Parts: sequence; C-alpha cells; structure tokens
Amino acid sequence: MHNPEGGDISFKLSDAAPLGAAPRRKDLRGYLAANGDVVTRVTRAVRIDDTGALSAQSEYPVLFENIVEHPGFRLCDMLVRNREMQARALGVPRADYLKTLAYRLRLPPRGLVDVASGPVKEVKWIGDAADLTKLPVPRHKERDEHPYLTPMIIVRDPETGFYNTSHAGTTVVGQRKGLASFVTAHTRRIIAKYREMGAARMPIVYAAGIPPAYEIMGNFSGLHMDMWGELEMVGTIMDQDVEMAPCETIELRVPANAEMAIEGWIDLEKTGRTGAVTSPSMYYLPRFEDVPELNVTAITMRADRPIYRNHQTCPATDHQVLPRLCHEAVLYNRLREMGLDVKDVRFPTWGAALSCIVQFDYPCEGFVNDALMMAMGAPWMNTKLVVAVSPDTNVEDAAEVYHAIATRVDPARDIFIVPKTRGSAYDPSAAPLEGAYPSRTVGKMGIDATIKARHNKADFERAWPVNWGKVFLKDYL
Ligand SMILES: [Mn+2]
Repeated sequence: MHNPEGGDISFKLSDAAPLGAAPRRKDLRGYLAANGDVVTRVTRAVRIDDTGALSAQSEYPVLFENIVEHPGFRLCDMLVRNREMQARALGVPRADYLKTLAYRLRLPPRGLVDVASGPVKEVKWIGDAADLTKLPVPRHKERDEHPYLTPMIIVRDPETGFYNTSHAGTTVVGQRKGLASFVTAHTRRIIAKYREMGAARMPIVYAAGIPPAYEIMGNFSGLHMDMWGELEMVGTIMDQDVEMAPCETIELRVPANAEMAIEGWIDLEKTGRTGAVTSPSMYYLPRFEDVPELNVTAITMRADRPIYRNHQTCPATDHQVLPRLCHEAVLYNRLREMGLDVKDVRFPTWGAALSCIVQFDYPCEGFVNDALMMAMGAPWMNTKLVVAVSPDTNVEDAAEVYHAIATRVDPARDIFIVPKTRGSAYDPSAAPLEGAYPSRTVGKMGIDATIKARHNKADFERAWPVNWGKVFLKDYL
C-alpha cells in the first residue's frame, strides 16, 4: 500500500515469517547430512592445492573427504552460494528467505548458552603441539606463497563484553604464526579499544566448521556494538540456542559444536606485510597490506575426521555472496520502510561485490530514484552500480538483467551518476586516495530498468516459441 507520508504502514503481522519452518542442525556435519541431497561428496584423493579450483566449480556445498596431504581431515566449501542454500541455512522455504532474515534481524538478540565443554574439545593441541600447517588450509590464488586461513573469527569488545564476529583472512606464515587482515570497521575499533586500554595483545578465536547461519550473521555490519555482538544474534536468525564452551588458553568462549577452534592472540605492537589480497572483485587488490601478527596458543577439534570450512575467495564463490547477505536484508527493510512491495535484493556474484539489484513494484513515479539513492548511499562500499528492475525480470540471470537495461532504459532519463563518493579498495577503476592507502574514491550510478508509467506495458510482453517450456530437445535425442 502506498503511504503518502513515507512511513511504514504496509507492515502487517502476516509479513512476519514463521520461525523454524524446516529442520535445523546445531553443527555443520549434521547440516551437511540433513542436506545430503545437494552436497557433493568427493571421496577420491584430492591434493590440497586443487581443492580451491574444484570447489569453485560447485554451485552447491562440496565436501572433500580424502585430502592427500592431510589424512584424517575433511574440507568443505560453497555453503551459501545461492538462494536455495541460504534458505536452508535459516531453515525456511526459499520464497521466505529474504523476508525471514530481514524480520529476524529486527528481533532482540537471543544471547548465548554457556556450557562446560562440547565436541570441539575432543582433541586438544595445546602450546607447541598446535600446528596450523597440519590443518587442510589451501592457498587461494596462483600467486599465493602461503596457505590462507578463512574461518569466522570471534573477538570480545573489552568495553561491553560482547562477541563481535567477522572473517579475517589470515596468511599462515609458521606453525603457530599468521598475519591477520581485519577488514571490518568493528574489529578495527575493538583493536583500538584494546590499545587505548594499554593492552599489548588481543585474544582471538577462529571457529571453523559451523552451520552456515553463524556465518551469515557473522558478516553483519550495522549500528550494533553498544547493544549486542553478532554472535548473540546467531541464535536469533537460526531460531536455536548457540552453545559456547570456554577456550583452553585464552579468556574467550567458542561455539561448542564447531568442528575446530584456533585460539591465540593478536600482537598489537607487531605488524607484518602480506602480499596481494584476494579481493571479492576477483583482482589482486590491494597489492599489499601491513597487518597484525597472530600467535596461536591452542587448536582444538572433533576426533572424527574434523571438517575444515574453507571459503575459497576466487573466482565466483561464497566470498562475493556471504558478506552481503545481511546487507540485502537491511536494504529490504529500508525499501519496505519506503512503502515498496519488495520482491528481491541481490548483490550478484557477477557484480564483483560492487553492484546491487533491487526488485520491486511501486505505485507511482518518484519511488525508483529514491530507492536507487537509498541503496547507493548504503553504509557499505558495495553499491557503486545499482539497478532497479521490475518483478518480471529474473534477477538470477545476468542476461535477463542486461536485457532489461537494454530495453527499458532511456539513458538520458533513467540513469543518474553521483561523482566522488567512497570507493572500494577492491575496485581498480576507483582513484587511489593520496595518503590514505588503500582507500579510493569513485562515482556511483543508478539505473532505472523497471517498466515505467510512460511506457506501454503491452510492449514488454516477451515473445516465446510455440510450446516453450513444454517440449525438450533431450527427449528427442
Ligand atoms: Mn560488528
């Protein structure tokens, strides 16, 4: 319903998705078993260096059970690459996925349940026994000299005690040493808080092999630090308690049902230089980083073939998708606040984490440009190119979106450009900012590829062959 005041009068109780519509599992191996119909199990021997290239060819979860250099370990990847798997992560039907995540993100945090121990404690490598190089951690791109560790990380805000999560790609440079790249503003703020308190080190734990809902929430970014940490919201979005067990060597807790936990501390006084980042735009950008050193103090894991969760970062993988799933839900809520009937919001893998597609019905002229400006002005630097489409465009098909741009846009009227906005460090077309490496500036573009009031709607009826979708070539071979 259109609200001339601009407020959210269209919300009704029926929009609240039912909680727990499908079975959920509290651990990754249970999740993979419950979704066995779409998981590719590779039982033949695979070399660790080949797992990235092989994983990236899979649209659905893939599990390597026989890794030549790491017997006794398994590796999985591609858990949330498409809407079907994202919906299964929340335990809801695919059609309910986005509105469910958007709704649950507005609920209060469920919190955490403390337990004394859990499966992640079945094997303990303490002190010198801890060895990152024994874990099945692959190199991610051709030019990488070292393995690249990618699980979710947990740090505690020393002021509030809340558990903030993110992914900090960590270059493994020794048996107990890494160089950790903290890309998110909150982790950097928390590091600054430890420094302001005079601390020389910050405790950290990597949780590898957790249900994908943890990772979806783990990548949230918004105003939350004074209210809760992402980990306290994981149970909210997966509608299930999250059990936390004490770490062995540091004053932190770790998800008790994880496959592996890597404990240690970040040296706040020492940094090391790493090579090129594997950017979600799929380039070697930024070219280098000076990042803090990770010192590992313990590794704990399950006894039976623990599963390392890799996030292969290139080419088109979970890496483009995962950090933007909460962005989509936040934008969905904001478009709903404008009174729009939102069908979908997507950061497509093929948009290099720089482009967003918004899909909705709107009652009259004016809405589309407001929606485009809202998305272009998002807090994150992933909305350089925003395209609005009508509900009849298939947003999962790049060709369909391109076709809508080609046939529904008058460039002089339906595209607007804003110069000199914050650019992504991963965008080679953005201009480097002097003295602020790796920051850049760039413009933004909004494209209205919807069917508009000035158009004749009937002109957009697509022509299809006789019996399209009813007869299939394979039946004639
Ligand atoms: Mn945060």
